[in-house]
Amino acid sequence: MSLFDDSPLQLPDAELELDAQWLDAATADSWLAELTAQVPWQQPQVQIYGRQLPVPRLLAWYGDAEASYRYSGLTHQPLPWTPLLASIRERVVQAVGQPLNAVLLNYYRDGQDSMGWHSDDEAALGTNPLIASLNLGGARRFDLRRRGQKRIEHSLVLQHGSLLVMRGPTQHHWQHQVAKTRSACAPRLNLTFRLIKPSP
Ligand SMILES: O=C(O)CCC(=O)C(=O)O
Ligand SMILES: [Mn+2]
Repeated sequence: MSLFDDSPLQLPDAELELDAQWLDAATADSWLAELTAQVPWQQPQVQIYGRQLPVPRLLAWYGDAEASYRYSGLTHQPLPWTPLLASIRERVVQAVGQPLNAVLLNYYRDGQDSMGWHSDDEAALGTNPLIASLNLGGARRFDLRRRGQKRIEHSLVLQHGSLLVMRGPTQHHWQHQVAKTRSACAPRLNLTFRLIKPSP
């Protein structure tokens, strides 16, 4: 396993870029405080091995009206952009140079909150989707493994104010996770901006 700092990250069949200091600390602090307070967090139940269990983190989904999102067999309508989320989106769109119409917010309350192995490969994202992931709050490890394999090949530390961009074939060949950790860690807010294609 290797720890990278700044981009670009040389992984085969992937395009990953990490800007560890994308945001200045004062802006990152104020976005974290404002979003944590203003977002109506939810903890939906999902079916895991035939049991209904709450997801191990808090979620919220914002976006343009057509950017509905399927999660665990249900279609969720996005919440309308708040002024702050709309201005964050604008900055992210400028940074990546392509439109983005939705954002999934994940709030990891402590080291016991996590996200399991997955690729962001829902049909509504199209082929070779760009995912722009903004990190606020406690630093967490972000692991990558090749699809169909168990071994973690690379890990990044996503710290306060960093922006990770995944594009090209990354989601077709790689999975990612944010594992639970026993180390003490401050609450963390991750925002993954996406472009959802309207369903026909
Ligand atoms: O919290 C993270 O860094 C990962 C979030 C993620 O993978 C997702 O929202 O699909
Ligand atoms: Mn993901």
